[in-house]
Amino acid sequence: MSKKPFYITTPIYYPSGNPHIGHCYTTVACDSIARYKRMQGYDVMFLTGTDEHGLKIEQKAAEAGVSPKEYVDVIVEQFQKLWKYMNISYDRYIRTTDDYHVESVQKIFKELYDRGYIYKGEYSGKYCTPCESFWTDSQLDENGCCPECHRPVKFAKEEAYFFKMSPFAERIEKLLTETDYLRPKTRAQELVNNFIKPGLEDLCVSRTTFKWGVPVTFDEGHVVYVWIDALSNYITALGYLNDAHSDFEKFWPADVHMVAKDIMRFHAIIWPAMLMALELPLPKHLAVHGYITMQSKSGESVKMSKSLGNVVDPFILGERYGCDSIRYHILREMALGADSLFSNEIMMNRINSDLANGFGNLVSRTVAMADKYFGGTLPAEREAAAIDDDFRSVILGLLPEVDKYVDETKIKQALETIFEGVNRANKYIDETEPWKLGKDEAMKPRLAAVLYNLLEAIRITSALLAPFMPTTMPKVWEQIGASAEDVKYENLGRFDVLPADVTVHKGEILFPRIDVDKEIDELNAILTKNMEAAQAKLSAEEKGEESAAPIELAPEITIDDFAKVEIRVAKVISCEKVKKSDKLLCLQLDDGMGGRQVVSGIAQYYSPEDLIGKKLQLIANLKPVKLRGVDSNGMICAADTPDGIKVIFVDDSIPVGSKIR
Ligand code: ME8
Repeated sequence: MSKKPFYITTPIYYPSGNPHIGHCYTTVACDSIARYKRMQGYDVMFLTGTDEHGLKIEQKAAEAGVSPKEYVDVIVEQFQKLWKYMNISYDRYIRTTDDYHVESVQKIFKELYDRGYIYKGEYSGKYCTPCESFWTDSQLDENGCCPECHRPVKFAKEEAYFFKMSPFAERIEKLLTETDYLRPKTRAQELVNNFIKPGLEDLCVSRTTFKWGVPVTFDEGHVVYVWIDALSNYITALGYLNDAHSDFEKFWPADVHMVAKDIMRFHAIIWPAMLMALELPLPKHLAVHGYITMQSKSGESVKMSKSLGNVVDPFILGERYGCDSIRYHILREMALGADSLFSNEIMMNRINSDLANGFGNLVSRTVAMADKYFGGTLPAEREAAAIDDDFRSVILGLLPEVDKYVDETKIKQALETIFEGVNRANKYIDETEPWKLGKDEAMKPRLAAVLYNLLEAIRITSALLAPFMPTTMPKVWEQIGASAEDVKYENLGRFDVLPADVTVHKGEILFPRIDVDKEIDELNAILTKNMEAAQAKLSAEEKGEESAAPIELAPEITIDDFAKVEIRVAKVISCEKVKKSDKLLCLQLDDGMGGRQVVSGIAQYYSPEDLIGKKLQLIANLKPVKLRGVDSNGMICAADTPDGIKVIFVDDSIPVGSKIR
């Protein structure tokens, strides 16, 4: 009988910076589900990849002095290295720069155009360059900035192609509210209210302002804008409209697309609309998770993101605690749909409580007792007791529960369920007190039964944990003497699978206990240093953007020319805003010459209180002028910076009236 197909995808990530723990969540979650489904006997296609086009990449490459492809190649290698390190079992890795993808996207674009869903128009609106997104006024944040990255947006206008969304509004609303496409479904109403009810806006799907993208075949100068290029990956990777692959019939529609809430709208509305326009079946589920957040200096939880520079490097954590501990921690903390705060302390405590004390201890105690009391091989003669029935039924109840949670993409609950089994097994040890049984020769058959039941519980729980922690569990099987056959899915719903005379092998400690007090400062210091370096790099990059234009000097002057300018130290005695002006402040200065009034255009950057009592540099022999009807006798020196105008203050020890040369 041929196996049932199962297709699961992560988003394709932007290779605009190295991957971080936030990226790991989606990828590890999908990997766990993919592995679980393989264990259940499905023919799995697990797709991940990178979304390599766009203005941001083009700009970053130019800054780095390399071609966009050279730029992304380096970062893609980092992603792939991390996925290998985290033991990610993807079946296919798509790069949107792959020729077959480019070819398919061009065909998809043309197909949508031929069907009348794409038309040419003009786009004008507020544009966020870092996010490559146009936003409507109502979508901007409270400061009129980009709702995603909160940086300033600018007005932009260009000829562009648009994708007609309105024909699909009704079907999409039904998809979101009447089917279980969206998980968690509680988010459906928010999408309907924010995007569908106000009228679905047509989507801008081409750009002329940058080149690094898939060219539109029938209109030179236009490149396909990110979402048609990016979302199509889920079908081009299967061979839709290309010959590179031939699995489209088998795997489409996808069983699960998993994404974080930042790109929910694109996957919940635009992607179904594109598929409807192409008359293709819709994916079965879109699982939307929250963010891994970090605590900011002011105590708020903010998204971990490379554009904020607050990222935790998974390699550093993996090297210290092992990749399975990191996988477990991030999966166990995040409930589908909610955010989860990342903190070193929470991570260490979780690893200690569940993995070192809970599961690791169960395995080591059981194996050690089998070794101590029976030289490693259990005797076939065993004596059951009533208490065993309850224990066995708890362990046997795990499989259907975990199956259900995995099918619902509720990984946290799946892990909680398995750990109920682990905790029950540790409790069974306390109840049966095998160390007492071991002292009495007559109780050896009872002791053998207890240890056998424990080994069986470990066999079942470890096999259920293997999709989530694939590196460690084979070591457990080695220790408890389980064969590959013993841990197959079909053997997880029953007891008495291990041979009656099973032999255990004492092995390494699976999850060493972390000394939190000792480790916490060290790890905080390492990660903080790493994060500060990331932030410094970011701000250097941003400043680089600002000063990218070459500085043009005014024509040369002589020292005599300069000597004509009288710069003197003055102190601000009082200051107030000039009426009916947003920009001007009126300052009364002690200039060592009887005082004077100066008007300065710095009201947007300084309030009067910021200036009163401060000493600054005054151009003292400037011809007086009237500004907004107010006399100004001179000018104060200030610098133009990327963050606005900054007054050049003078050290308080320099007397008022001193000449500056
Ligand atoms: O949006 N917590 O790529 P991207 C949880 N190329 N998940 C996080 C996260 C965090 N702090 N930070 C990132 C794009 N992610 C597009 C997608 S798909 C057709 C195109 C994960 O590199 C999460 O899965 O910005 C999120 O949806 C994804 O990275 C966005 O990655």
